[in-house]
Amino acid sequence: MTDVEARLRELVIETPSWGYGDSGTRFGTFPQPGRPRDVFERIDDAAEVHRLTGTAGAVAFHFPWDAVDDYGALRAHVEERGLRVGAVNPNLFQDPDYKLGSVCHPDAAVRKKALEHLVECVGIADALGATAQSLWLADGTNYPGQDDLRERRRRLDASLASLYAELPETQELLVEYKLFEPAFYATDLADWGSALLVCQKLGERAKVLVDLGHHAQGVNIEQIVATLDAEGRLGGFHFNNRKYADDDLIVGSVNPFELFLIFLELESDPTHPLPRLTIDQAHNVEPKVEAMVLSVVNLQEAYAKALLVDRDALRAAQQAGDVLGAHEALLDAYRTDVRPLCARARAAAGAAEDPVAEHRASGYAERVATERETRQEITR
Ligand code: RM4
Ligand code: MN
Ligand code: MN
Repeated sequence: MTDVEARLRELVIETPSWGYGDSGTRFGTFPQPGRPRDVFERIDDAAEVHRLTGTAGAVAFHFPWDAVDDYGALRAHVEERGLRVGAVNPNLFQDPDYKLGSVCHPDAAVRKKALEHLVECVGIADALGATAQSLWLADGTNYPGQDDLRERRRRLDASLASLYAELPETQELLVEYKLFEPAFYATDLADWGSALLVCQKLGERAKVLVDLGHHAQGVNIEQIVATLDAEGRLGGFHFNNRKYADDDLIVGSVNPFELFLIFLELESDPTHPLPRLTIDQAHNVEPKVEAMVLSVVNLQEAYAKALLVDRDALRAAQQAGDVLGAHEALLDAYRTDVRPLCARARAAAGAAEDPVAEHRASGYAERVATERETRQEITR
């Protein structure tokens, strides 16, 4: 086994429970046959992705979407399926009370309610054995003057300080930022700098989470990754891809070179282990399990290419001021066909050589479409 194959075998991608359920756009939702009826079936789909890829061994949860009465039973189901629990994601964007925000809301009673949900999720994470709470806020304003920007910032800092005080040593707080949407004038955590400032005030277990769909057009995400990693504040990723906005398309489908460059940065400091790598996608017209399988395969290939970069040649060219020699060192690796290597690594791990083909041949989609036909309860 080559070094690259060994490293590929260690790669762990978290797939999102919410990526298996119904999703749509504001224009409509197209329910798919066989869509899971509850969180247990979402886990079953995640297990199928892991069986095929060998790399998707954890599932991230979203609450209250994944709420159950017995978290011991949920954890047991995850473990029975050969998976482990990934990050726990609270939800502060759907309740009507959050119309003007959650932890930044002008009304202290709403902020209190939001904080209570965050603390509840700390408890859920504990019960599930999760080691991170991953926070995304929809907070922001739509019109200039709608609320006091500095006041909102103070409310944010105070609320998150209260949350952080409740966080056990075993958990990290991941802080995600997003340029716009649903707020259209000012998002309270709009960029990596705002998120980093919050984290630096909170403490060392607060780290920034980068979602690939949450930047302005043309932003150099790999440079953000390099900066956060150098500061020891890169907590993790939400992988997806976009053309225009927060499109949540299959990772690597639109801009695979960017994905390769991100992995290159993740590999640049050998003393830093990989951060939490989560997929955050919404598959609206494509079959969801197959889309997730393809996403994991794309991540494996981008990672393998980054591992193939001749670091010595790259450094020598950089030192010599050989502009195109250095660039060529990247292209050499990027242009390598890593599909056979990834197939070998998967087969060695007991997964599929060709996960998409095997998924199609397995009849899984048809089987769950029949089994899940009786639709008593849809939780999302
Ligand atoms: C947001 C963001 C969050 C995700 C929600 C559903 O755009 O990416 O991570 O939890 O969508
Ligand atoms: Mn996200
Ligand atoms: Mn998003």
